Amino acid sequence: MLSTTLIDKLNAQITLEFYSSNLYLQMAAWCDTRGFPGCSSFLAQHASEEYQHGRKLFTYVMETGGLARVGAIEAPKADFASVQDIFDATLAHEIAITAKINDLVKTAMNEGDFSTFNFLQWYTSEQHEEEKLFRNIVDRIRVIGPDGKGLYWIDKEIGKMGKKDG
Ligand code: OFO
Repeated sequence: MLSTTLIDKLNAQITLEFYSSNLYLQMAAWCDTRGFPGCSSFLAQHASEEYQHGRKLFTYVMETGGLARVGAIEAPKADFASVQDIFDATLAHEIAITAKINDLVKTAMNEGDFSTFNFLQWYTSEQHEEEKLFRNIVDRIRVIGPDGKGLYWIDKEIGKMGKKDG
């Protein structure tokens, strides 16, 4: 049985994962309207992954006897300055999510809830992979620069990454 503290924190994380999904979907829409189909499809695919992260937590809370709850989900930002702005924001977002997961892991550990501690290890590795993925994209954009040709190439590369890494 989960403690009330853990139920509350896991439910907050569910809401945050769904927010992440909406944020990436919104970013996908921006990329689509600006002529970056590769980035758009990568981000839309990532939005589906975030939804699954939320669902996995939701199922865990239900299976462990808690009341899984989706909280109010804030509307994500819809306007961005550039593709670089988008991916800088994704990396910053993933770093913030890692901090939330770390806090959850710490709580489970402090409470001696080893089942939840064990369950959360999947999220710990996932965050490592996601930070690596977005850092890699941010680095590539920096190297290529903001000119039209470079962005055309970056869009193609990111489109391929979505297929491979997603
Ligand atoms: Fe992008 O991460 Fe979920 O957890």
